[in-house]
Amino acid sequence: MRMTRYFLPVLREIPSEAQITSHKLMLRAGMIKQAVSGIYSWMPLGLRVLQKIERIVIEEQERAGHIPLLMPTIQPASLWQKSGRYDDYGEEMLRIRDRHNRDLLYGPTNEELITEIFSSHVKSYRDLPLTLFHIQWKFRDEMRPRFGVMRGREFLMKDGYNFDIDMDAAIHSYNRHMVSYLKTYERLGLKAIPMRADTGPIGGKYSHEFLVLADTGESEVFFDKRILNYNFGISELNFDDIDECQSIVDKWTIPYARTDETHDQETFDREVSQEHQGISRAIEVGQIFYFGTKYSEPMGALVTNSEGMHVPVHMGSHGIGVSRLVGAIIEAYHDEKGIKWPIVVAPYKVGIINAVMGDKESCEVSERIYNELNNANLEPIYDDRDERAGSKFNTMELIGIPWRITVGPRGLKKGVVELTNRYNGDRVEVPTGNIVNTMNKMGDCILD
Ligand code: 5CA
Repeated sequence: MRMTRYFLPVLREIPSEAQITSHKLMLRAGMIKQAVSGIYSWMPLGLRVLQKIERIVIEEQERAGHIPLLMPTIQPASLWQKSGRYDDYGEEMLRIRDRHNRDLLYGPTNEELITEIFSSHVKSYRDLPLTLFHIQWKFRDEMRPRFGVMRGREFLMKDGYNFDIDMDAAIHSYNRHMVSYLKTYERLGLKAIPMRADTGPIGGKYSHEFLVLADTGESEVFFDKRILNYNFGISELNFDDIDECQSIVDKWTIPYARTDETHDQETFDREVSQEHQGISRAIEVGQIFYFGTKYSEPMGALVTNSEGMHVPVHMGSHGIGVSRLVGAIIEAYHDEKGIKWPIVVAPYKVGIINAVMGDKESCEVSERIYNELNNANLEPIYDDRDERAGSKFNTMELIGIPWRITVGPRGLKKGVVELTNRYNGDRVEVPTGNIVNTMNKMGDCILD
């Protein structure tokens, strides 16, 4: 992308309405624009990051054997009346009436809709297990939308739903989700800790939230600090292996880790010695639930079991806050100059700065490097604007591009350009003919 052709509405001033770093940086970097409280347009740079996160989430869901589909944002109220949640959900639900006086709603979550889809088509235990997921916009009329995309009213969620013949099978689905989530967050460069959680309006027996420690987080969490040394680090995994998934879940869930809703000081003191007790703020980036037959029973989602009896399926639902993750990643990866994207979600991987626009050779070499990087799929963004070099550096640092190539007459005399790492500031000189090779060698390191 050439900056002269792009739409990158960066702000010079720190927006006064933003309280936390990620919100400030997303506005300053021209990633989002508020339409009305808690509802945002995603500007081109923000959209690229959002889509990179989506891609990783989808890859990991598919790797775990989960099947993508797409449900609508608008749902009929009648389905929610069947499950009994239409009245329970209260003011958070945006209720709509169409021209035929039919009651509709903008989905805050999709348990009812997916249960109806399932029950219309699946009738036998032979078609189980099944897990369906989508990434779709949700609306919750939050009392206090705040912190930008962290607590929006309209937000993007990956929500998945498992259907199993009995509780044991559904627990394996729960475990499979936990494992796939651990892997997803790790790929995104985040340390997300599963913590025992309340089930809230989704309901059910078991639930874990995934929390990323951050001073600006909305949740208060209590945990055994030793869990911070855990790394997922598994590349090959058989998601159908019940014991393998269970042992990963045990490893991550046996140490004490709870949100304030489920925290119990007595148990905390008994299980964790003072020196290992951790208390922190944290951002909830996902939650998984097992709720048995809570929806399948009232909604008639029955299948025949191996004995020919009609039984309600066991279900769970599993959510990742995709738009919230953009904010959570920025909270974890920034400095006083701006964002420092992990390369896997960076909107562009390499920023090219032509330091002296009036210099013919600098222009030619910048153009050539830009074309080479584009052809090699290294996603360059080229600052070809007629601006001071200092201002170009500031923009590139603000928007968090992991690598920067600076092209200028001084280096070109020696046949080199300067390659700078946004993460640690390291600089090296690279011969102008060797850029693609060098960048390829840097690989997809996560920059930690
Ligand atoms: N049906 C279940 C799982 S599919 C469900 O709705 N779970 S949830 O309520 O926990 O939401 C899943 C994730 O969406 C949360 O962990 C959080 O990361 C994200 N999320 C929830 N509310 C908001 C919000 N107002 N703004 C941004 N993200 C949100």
